[in-house]
Amino acid sequence: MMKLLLINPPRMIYANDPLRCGTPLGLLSLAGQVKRELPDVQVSLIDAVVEGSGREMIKPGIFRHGLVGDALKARIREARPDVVGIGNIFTAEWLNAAYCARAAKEVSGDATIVLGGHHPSFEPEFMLKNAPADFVVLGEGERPFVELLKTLGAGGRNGAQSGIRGLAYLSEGSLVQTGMGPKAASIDDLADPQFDLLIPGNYGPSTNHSGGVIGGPAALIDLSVSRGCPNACNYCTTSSMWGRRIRAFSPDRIRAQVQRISELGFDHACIEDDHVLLLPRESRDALFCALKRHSIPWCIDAGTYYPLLNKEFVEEAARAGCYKIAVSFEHPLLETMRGENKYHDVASQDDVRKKIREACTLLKNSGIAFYAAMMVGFQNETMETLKLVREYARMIVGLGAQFATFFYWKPLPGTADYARHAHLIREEDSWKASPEKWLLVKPIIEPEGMTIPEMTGFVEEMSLEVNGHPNTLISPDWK
Ligand code: B12
Ligand code: SF4
Repeated sequence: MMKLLLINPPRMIYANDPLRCGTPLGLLSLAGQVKRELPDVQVSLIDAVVEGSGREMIKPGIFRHGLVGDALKARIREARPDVVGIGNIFTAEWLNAAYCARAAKEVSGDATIVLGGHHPSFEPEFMLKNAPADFVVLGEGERPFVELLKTLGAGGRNGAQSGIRGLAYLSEGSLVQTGMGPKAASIDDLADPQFDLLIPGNYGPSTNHSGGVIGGPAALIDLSVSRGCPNACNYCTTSSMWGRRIRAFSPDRIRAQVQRISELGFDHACIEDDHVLLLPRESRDALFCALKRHSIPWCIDAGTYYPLLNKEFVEEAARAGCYKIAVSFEHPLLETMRGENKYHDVASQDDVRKKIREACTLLKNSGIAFYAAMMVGFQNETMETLKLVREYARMIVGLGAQFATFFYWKPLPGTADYARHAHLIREEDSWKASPEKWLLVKPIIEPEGMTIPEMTGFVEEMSLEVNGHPNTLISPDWK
């Protein structure tokens, strides 16, 4: 019987930051698909972010946190895997994915090592040359991964897999790629994530990324019931990874998934769909109703495109138990956002102001707490544009937001911005040399009109003034 071990690598963390762990939904989905199509394969999971609390220093003040070192190796050895699948959705975590691959190679030398996720999907050659991995799965992983396991199970290893779409590997030192993985026409064609691989007690409020969780939950889980985004913003990998069509689970599938997480003991959920506001009506209703029926309080953490927020949505969400929404107000200068291929449906700068006011007022009146995710540091940033950010941040907090976080724009591999601006990144700031800088609260590229110290100085002052605390990813009420 083939043994498959899936690993969510330990996390990069700055000394004083909280852990901010999430749920490895991609690995759970792969596990579910393998269970459905290859029931003889024995699947296990190491979520190294939460299964240990070791810390190894990567650089002064920066640590690899979780199950690390000999403890990680012991767990891998114990699993006796034939195949090790390692998730790497964040560019900032490539070093930790490579670390897991090295650990697996050391203690399970015969195992085939496979990487997948957003980062290796767009940087397969670098990853294959900097981690002892045999394959990278490109894009949506379920189909190519199952095909690869079938081929490996049949004894194929060198070249026999070349007919599989969605793979990258090295052949005599040269990269071979077979295109992005084929996307399921409907995600209902895919199996449910195998939630029962999680140990709910590992996902308590003290480590979760949600922050300020109400009601003393026992275990928190991320949920995502759709894939894809029609927008294709220049700084985002979502559309190139998942496609521009939103594919959502059907109501029955959503109800079954919520029931399953409830049965397992998860009593809090964080919705991570890129576009909750664009979910098909029936999927959205099913999600809201199921969460309410199972008395699961929930928040929305990923994508809330505020121009689409409306009274009906907000009131329904509040009635269904939504208590907090992260709203991406991004950069308030319309010209900047248009340059990123976004906000084409917002007519003017006055309209930006009007829609932001409306969104804040709706949320405030509904009783749903909200905070603002704002973006700074685009190439055209100047003192004047930063003053505009400050004016809007003051307005948003004045209208009831808990706080505003200021993310620095950075061109992630796989985005249009990367193709356009990667040459501006200094070698020492690159994700290859300094992956920890790619966690969005550090700037990478100097704007044309100001220096990095001028920009960070302004942002820090702005955060102190608007929030009363330095600029971090976290709210003051973080537990
Ligand atoms: C939930 C989420 C989070 C959660 C954490 C989730 C977690 N698992 O730990 C939180 C809120 C903490 C978070 C934080 C950040 N996030 Co985030 N997040 C997401 C989000 C919205 C959903 C991820 C998800 O669950 N997807 C659903 C599952 C099914 O997909 P998946 O995990 O990608 O897996 C599939 C494939 O990738 C592949 N695959 C994945 N692993 C493997 C492994 C193998 C072996 C194989 C074969 C295939 C495979 O197959 C899977 C099934 O098809 C994505 C956007 C998106 N829609 O994908 C952004 C995203 C992953 N985040 C992103 C970023 C930038 C960040 C931050 C850096 C931002 C910040 N604020 O600092 C931080 C970094 C966190 C860190 N390292 O510490 C980027 C990453 C891009 C990049 N190259 O880095 C994304 C893609 C958003 C975007 N479009 O730009 N995030
Ligand atoms: S930033 Fe949001 S709206 Fe833009 S492409 Fe990504 S998911 Fe879509």
